[in-house]
Amino acid sequence: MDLHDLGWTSFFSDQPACPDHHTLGRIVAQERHGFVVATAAGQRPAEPSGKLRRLAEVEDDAVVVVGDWVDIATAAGSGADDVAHIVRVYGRRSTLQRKEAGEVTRRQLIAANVDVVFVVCSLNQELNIRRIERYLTGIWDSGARPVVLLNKADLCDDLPAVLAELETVALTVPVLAVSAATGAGLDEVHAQLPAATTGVLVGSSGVGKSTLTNRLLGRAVQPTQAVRAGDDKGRHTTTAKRLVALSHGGLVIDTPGMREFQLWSGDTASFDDVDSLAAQCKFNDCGHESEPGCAVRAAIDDGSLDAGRVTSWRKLGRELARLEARKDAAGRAQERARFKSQGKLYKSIQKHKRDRHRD
Ligand SMILES: Nc1nc2c(ncn2[C@@H]2O[C@H](COP(=O)(O)OP(=O)(O)OP(=O)(O)O)[C@@H](O)[C@H]2O)c(=O)[nH]1
Ligand SMILES: [Mg+2]
Ligand SMILES: [Zn+2]
Repeated sequence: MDLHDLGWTSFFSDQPACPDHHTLGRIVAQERHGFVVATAAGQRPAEPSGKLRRLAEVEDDAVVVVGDWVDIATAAGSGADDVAHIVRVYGRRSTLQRKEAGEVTRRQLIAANVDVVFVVCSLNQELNIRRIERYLTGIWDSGARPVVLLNKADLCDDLPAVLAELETVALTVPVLAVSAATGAGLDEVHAQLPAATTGVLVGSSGVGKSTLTNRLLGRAVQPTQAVRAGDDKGRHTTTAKRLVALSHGGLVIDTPGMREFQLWSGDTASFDDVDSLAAQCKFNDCGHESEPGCAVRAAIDDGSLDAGRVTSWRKLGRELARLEARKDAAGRAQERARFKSQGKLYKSIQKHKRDRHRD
């Protein structure tokens, strides 16, 4: 496959070139125990080299994720089925990430070099507006643009009501109602993905990400599974991330369902409405509680702003601030680890030199 069709652009070719004895490719599958790289000569299994893996312990940029452009080194005489070593990760145009679940302050990459992030929801269930706000806040900071995909439109009897509710949080973000089952609305999804641009589908298990992938592609490459009868919950069917090339030229990444999307970083562009009201408050440090001249309270009182949205705005803002503080602490620890590993390297070089002198 031509690498330009896979999304190779001057953004990447302006970076130091791939040396002759390496091969350039894009990560098109990420499984629990390995990757698949697509190169000009075809696809092959790959894994990070030992050196890249060690680097990844101290440098987030060296962690490999689906969508990455990489250089692979292939041992002389190795065949296309042998596992190639990934030796380098190109600088990313966009990075979709979240915080690892639990108390740890660690970043988890979801996908790299994507243009559009589709937040997929199911119209079969009550929409979780607060979760959508959370996704949008994270995505606005990724370098990619968000689109909300409301799937299973065939199961919804009052679409206008749902769209009206969503409008209050989506703001300028496109909202598309589609059905992966009937194919309705999929032209609009295709329109979001011109040739050589990459989209990624994210969302809870069972909302239909893999069914959508198969529909967009026109054939079943990703396994799908019915949701649980009792509560419509998904069964976490997809376990690997996979990038597929659509016939009209766009690229799409299917991902495993996420239980939660904890923010690693965020941009309150997702709360432009509240932000611009807050800027009109009489006092710069307005807490939007009972201060005189509070534009936020006034909007809640006259019904033009939902109080739940203000709570969410506060909550996510606090979460991001707390995260920054924790990242500072974690960053210092990582800095120390890097220093220590550099120290070890220095010592081993010195030892090597001494040993050589002795010979
Ligand atoms: N009625 C209807 N069912 C759908 C639609 N899209 C998907 N489904 C069904 O929803 C179920 C779950 O779909 P999947 O594609 O496996 O969901 P997923 O989001 O990939 O789930 P995970 O891989 O677990 O994250 C399957 O039974 C699909 O047939 C749709 O538009 N309408
Ligand atoms: Mg799936
Ligand atoms: Zn105020």
